[in-house]
Amino acid sequence: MHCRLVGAPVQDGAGRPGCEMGPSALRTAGIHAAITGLGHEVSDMGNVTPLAPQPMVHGNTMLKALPEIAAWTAALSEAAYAASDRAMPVFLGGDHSLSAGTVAGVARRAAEAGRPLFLLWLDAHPDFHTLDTTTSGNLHGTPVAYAVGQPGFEGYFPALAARVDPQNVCMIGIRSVDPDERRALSAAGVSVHDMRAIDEHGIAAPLRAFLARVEAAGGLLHVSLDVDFLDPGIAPAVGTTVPGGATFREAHLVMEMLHDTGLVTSLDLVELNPFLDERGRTATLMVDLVASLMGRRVMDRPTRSF
Ligand code: DIR
Ligand code: MN
Ligand code: MN
Ligand code: MN
Repeated sequence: MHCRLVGAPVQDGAGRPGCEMGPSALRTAGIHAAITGLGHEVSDMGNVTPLAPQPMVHGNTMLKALPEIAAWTAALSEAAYAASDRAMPVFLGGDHSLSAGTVAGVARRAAEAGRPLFLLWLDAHPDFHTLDTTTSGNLHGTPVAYAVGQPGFEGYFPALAARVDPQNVCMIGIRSVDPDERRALSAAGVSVHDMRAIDEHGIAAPLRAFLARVEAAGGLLHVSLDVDFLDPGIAPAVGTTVPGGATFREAHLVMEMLHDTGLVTSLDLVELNPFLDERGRTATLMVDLVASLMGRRVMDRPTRSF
């Protein structure tokens, strides 16, 4: 498998600066060697640069950096479309607004291949606000709504070449949802597995069911991993920590199961804020999780585990 690293040093979508250092921290933590060490070919494409922001007027006065994030989305959508040609792109974030572009780009790739795109969202938050409903104004809270074609992005973010069916979106780790998001998620039919569900059923059960659906549909699978999916005790380098996140082993199990299925076709690593890290431990953990996704294992297993 050929893997392409694509840096996306976006930080204007988050409430505090620092995510622009994310791609550098992931490279410093050894992401290239971690993947090549598992026998894969890796090309580092360098960092994407945004288009020039265009002036924009919007009725939601809370919105922050709308022209900048719209410009990033256009550039990242093109970069994701190009990087997903016969390779697996790994996008090095950058705040989560970058996924508006990466998911749009791989959705276009999937549509051209005549295959449905599935989206696994590993996050404390559903990021399902529209430009109209966000109250923080931080656009990292909006990429899923954009990718599935919720209304209100037209004329601001680039037009979607292909949207993701909201019923093909699975969210795991969720524990901070705003009221407008909760209503919209239910209406759209997104599968949301909150931390209470993980506590009750374990993390493998909902993932196994989702992966079976992806396989049965012959789908492509984009995985978007937000640092705040992880418990802040093991991953402090994120601006929006929420207690009660995934444990070290839950996170690795998700990655190991994803590897066993061979279904993942693209990956985002987002919200790493190295300014908030402790001696690089969060960046190192993110790289170790990528290694589990790419095939690092303790012992060989006789059969697929999903
Ligand atoms: C909150 C927090 N829902 C907001 N969102 C995110 O600002 O819209 N934090 N994505 O990481
Ligand atoms: Mn997020
Ligand atoms: Mn989050
Ligand atoms: Mn977010």
